[in-house]
Amino acid sequence: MDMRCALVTLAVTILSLQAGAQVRIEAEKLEVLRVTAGGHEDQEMLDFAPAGTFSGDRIVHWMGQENPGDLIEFKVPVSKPGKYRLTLGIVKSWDYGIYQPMVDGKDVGRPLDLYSGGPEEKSFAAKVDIGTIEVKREHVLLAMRYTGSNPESKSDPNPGGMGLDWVMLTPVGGSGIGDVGQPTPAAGPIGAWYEKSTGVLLVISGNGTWTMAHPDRSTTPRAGNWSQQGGAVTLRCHPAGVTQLWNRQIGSAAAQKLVTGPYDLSMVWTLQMQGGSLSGTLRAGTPRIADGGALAGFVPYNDPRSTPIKVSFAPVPRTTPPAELQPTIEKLRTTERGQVGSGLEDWLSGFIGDGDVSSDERGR
Ligand SMILES: [Ca+2]
Repeated sequence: MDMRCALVTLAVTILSLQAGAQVRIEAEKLEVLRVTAGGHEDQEMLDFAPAGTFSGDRIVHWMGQENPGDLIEFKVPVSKPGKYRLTLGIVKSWDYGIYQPMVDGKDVGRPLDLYSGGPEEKSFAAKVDIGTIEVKREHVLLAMRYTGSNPESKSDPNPGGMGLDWVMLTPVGGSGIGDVGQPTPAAGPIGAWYEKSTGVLLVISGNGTWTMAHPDRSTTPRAGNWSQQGGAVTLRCHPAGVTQLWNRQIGSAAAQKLVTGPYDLSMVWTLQMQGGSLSGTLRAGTPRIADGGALAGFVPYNDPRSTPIKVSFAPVPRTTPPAELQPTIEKLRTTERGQVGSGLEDWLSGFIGDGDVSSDERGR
């Protein structure tokens, strides 16, 4: 073990002595265990972005991958096995490729398009929630697997490259939301809540994920990951799941920019559990749309200019669906069945009962 690696291990050990502390490591300081093609470097980023854009102003940069399937694998030290939420500080650039994150050899989350859609010679930082992972040892193997490149990505100077800024592991509370009185199976729904004013349905699952459905037919379901510390529950939405931003006023060119651009599309609900209800605020990255559907600007969710929205979810009664939820349930049953993710599907099957679901649908 070299000195740098020893220092990283020491820092992680100290952090982990505090219960519930996050582990956050600079990616450029991680030990690289495997790289199947090309070479990697600890790269200073001041030529590509203003100071402070990237943590430590440095990233790990991998170039020279040749074929889909090529990967780079890092060893991420963790002192205690358990469940953690994995968050990556990724780098988006004019010449980067599309990468599938992997943990201990298995795909986690969705492929990440690191092409920025921005100007050449500029790089952008973005934070991506990958999902909840099970750490079984005192480290995890984190790999980034090349899957191809966005057709817009430039081949000069390093086609399909990859950059990673930092890696964060946040312990997922062992008690979990199930502590409020709901049974907690290993994976399926452990609770359902709804917003009386909007008819939005929220289903939280024991595997660390949540799904949300809206009665409005132009709004597609969303999904993400949750964590809990005491009575505070945080829901985060993967950028790829923030489809609600793309309303009908947003032109397709602007929507494309939102997907591939250097924008933080995160939505974060910060909620407090009070007597079985969840109340708090929603902050979302918000596009500003000009006449004609062009993208005029973007306010990230964590920008002081972004306006928090008050939200309040009441528990859904186990027996009879409340009237406010009927349009949402009807929409789920008729137009979105099979497309809304396992949390909503499982909840819907259990809620509606045998009379309303065909045997074919139950067998999905
Ligand atoms: Ca860094």
